Amino acid sequence: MPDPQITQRAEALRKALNEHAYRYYVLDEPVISDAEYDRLYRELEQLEQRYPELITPDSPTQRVGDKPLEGFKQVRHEIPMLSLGNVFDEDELRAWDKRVRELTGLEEVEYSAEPKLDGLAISLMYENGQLVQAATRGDGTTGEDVTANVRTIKAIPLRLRTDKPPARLEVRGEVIMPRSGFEAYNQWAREHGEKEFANPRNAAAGSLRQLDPRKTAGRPLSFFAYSMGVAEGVPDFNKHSQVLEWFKTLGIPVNPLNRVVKGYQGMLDYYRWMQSIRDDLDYDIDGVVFKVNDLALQEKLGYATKSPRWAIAHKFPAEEATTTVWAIDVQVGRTGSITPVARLEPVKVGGVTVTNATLHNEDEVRRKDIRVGDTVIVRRAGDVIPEVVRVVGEKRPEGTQPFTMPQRCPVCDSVLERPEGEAVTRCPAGLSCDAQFKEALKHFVSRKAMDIEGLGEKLIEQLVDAGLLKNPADIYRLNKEQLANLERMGEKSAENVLKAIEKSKYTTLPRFLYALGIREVGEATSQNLARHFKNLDAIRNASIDELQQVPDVGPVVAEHIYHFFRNPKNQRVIDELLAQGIHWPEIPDDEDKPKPLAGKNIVLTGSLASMSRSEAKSALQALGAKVTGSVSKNTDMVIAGDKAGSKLAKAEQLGVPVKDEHWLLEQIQQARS
Ligand code: 5U1
Repeated sequence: MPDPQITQRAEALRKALNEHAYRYYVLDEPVISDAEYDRLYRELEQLEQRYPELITPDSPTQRVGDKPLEGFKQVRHEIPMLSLGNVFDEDELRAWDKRVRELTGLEEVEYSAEPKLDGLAISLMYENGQLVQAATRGDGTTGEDVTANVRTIKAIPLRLRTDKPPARLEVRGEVIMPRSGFEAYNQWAREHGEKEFANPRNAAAGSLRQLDPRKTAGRPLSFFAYSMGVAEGVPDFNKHSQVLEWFKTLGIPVNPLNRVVKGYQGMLDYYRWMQSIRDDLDYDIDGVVFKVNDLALQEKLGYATKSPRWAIAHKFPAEEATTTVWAIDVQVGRTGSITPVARLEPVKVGGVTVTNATLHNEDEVRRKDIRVGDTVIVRRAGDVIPEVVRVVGEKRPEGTQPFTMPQRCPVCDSVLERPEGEAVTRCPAGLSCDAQFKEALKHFVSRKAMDIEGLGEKLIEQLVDAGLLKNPADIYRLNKEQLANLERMGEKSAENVLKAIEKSKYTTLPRFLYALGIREVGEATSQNLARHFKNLDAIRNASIDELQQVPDVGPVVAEHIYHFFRNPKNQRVIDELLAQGIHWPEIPDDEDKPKPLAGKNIVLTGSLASMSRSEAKSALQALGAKVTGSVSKNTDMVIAGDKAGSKLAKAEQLGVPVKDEHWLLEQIQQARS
C-alpha cells in the first residue's frame, strides 16, 4: 500500500478534477485554465501508474476502457423512454394549451420551457451515486448499452456530486456534438482520410454507436439532462424545474436556456426567443419543448399511446429539404473568384423558397459529386446562403456527367486561372470584367462602405449597362436627368439618390479604405490601418514591412494592400474620388487621451443601430477595453444590442453587468469632450 500521504494526494486530485469538471460543464464558470486542469490530470495519472491500487472506477482517468467491444448489449428500459408529440405552428400550440387547461381546469398553466436539442436521447443509471449503465433510447422499450462510450463524455459525471446519493436515479437527456467540435472533427477527418459526418446529430449518434470507446473518447461530445426516469431514494419534488435544479447540484449539466413560463403567451415568447438565437448557439436545436411544470398535474394528465399529454415539442420549420439540380452555373465574385452555383427546382426550406445553392468551389462539387439531374438535400440555416448537404445517391438518373469547371469567364471570356495549392478559380481580368466591376461598385456603395442609400444592386447594374459608370468616381458625376431616365426611376427617386451620393462624400477613413475593396481587407483591417497610419497618404506609401506592423496584417494581406496602391489604375480612381470631394475627419493622436475602460473585459452581442459590430469594437478598444468573444466570470460587462442571444442569457446567469448601446455612445461622447 502506498504512503498515506500519496493516497490522500490521489484522493485530493480526484476531488479537485471532479470539482473543476462540475464548474466547467454545469456552472459554465471554470476557475482554472485547461492547461492547469491537464497538469492536475497528469499528476493523478502518474500516481495511478505507480500505484495501480489507487485507481477507483470513478477516477477521471478511468473514462476510457482498453478494449473495443464485440457488440452492444440490449438494455430494457424499466420505464419506457417516450417520444414527444409535435406542434408546428402557433394555432396548434394554442390548441394544445387549451386542451391542457380544459383537462386541468386551470385558467393559466405554468410550463417548463426548454430548447429541443438535435442529438441522441440517452438514459444514465446511477446506483448509490455511481454511473453503472448508459443506454440509447432505441425503440423506447429496449435500447443499446453504450456505457463504455458514455463514460468518455467529460460532461457526464461518473459519480454524483453528493455525500447522500439516491439508491437509484435514472437521468435522461440528450448527447450532442457542439457545432464547433463537429467542424473541427470533420476537418480532422478530411485531413486523415476518415469519413466525415453529414451533421452534428449524425456525428453524435455515430460516435455513441462506435465499438471502440477509444475512438469515442476523441469525439467532442457533450450532454444536457432533461428528465428523471427511475427514482429511488430521491427527495420529493413538486415541480419539474426543481428536479432540473437538483440535477445541477449533483453535477449533471442542465441547459442554461431553460425557463419557467406562464400560459400560451409565455410559450410563444420563448419559442420566438429561441428561434432568434438558434444560429448563435454552439449546438443544433430543432425546436423547443414545453412541459407542464407541476408534477401532480403531469400525473393527472397522463399519457397517450406513445407520448405524455403533459409535454409537447414545438418544432422549427424544417431547415433541410430534398429537391433536384436543374443546372450548375458559375458566378463571378468581386475579386474574380468563380463560384459554382446549383440552380434548383424551387423548394421550401425553413419557410423560405430556395432556388439556388452555393457549391463553394470546384473541389467541393467534386467531393460531394453533385451533378445536373441529381436529387439533393439542401440546407438553409438562418441568414446563411443555402447549400447542398449531399446527393441522394440512390436517386441518380442514368447518363449524368461529373461537373467540370469552365475554362473561360462566363462574363468577359478571359481564360480562368486556378493558382496551385488554392481551391479558388479566378477570372484574372479584374475591373475590366463587367461582373467584377459591378460587384466592386455594389461593394463600394454598400452600407458598411460609402453607405449610399437608394443606390442598390439593380440600379448599379442599370447604370453600368447604360455606360454611365466606368469607374467608382463616375458615381459622383451622375446628374438628375441621367438617373430619372432609367427604367423604374422617377424625378423624386433620382433626387433622393443624388442627395445620398452627396451625403456620402463626408465619410471616415476606415469606411473609404473598406469601400476600395482591396482583397482581404475587411472592416476590421480597414479600422486597424486607419488607426495605425492616421492618414491615407501614409497607407498609400507604406512598404510591405510597414504594413505588417498593423494588427492582423500578415504578409499576404500586406502584399495585397501594397500592390493595390501601386496599381496606376487604382491610383487614378483614388485621386478622382478625392477630387470629387470625398473627405473625412482627421484621426487625432490618441496617445494621451483618457482610457475610461482600461483593463475591462467587454463582450458585444446583438446588433447595434448606430454602428457595426467592428466599429463598436474599435470604439471600445480606443477607450482602453479588451473586447472578447465569449462571456465568462472574467467578463466585466456585456453590451447588448438588438436580438442579443445566448451571450446575454449567460451574462444574466453569471450576474455580469449588461449595458446597452446608449451607454456605449455616452462613453464615446464623454471621452471626446
Ligand atoms: N428538452 C427536452 N428535450 N426532450 C426530449 N425535454 C425533453 N423531453 C423528452 C424528450 C424526448 O421527453 C419527455 C417525455 C421526458
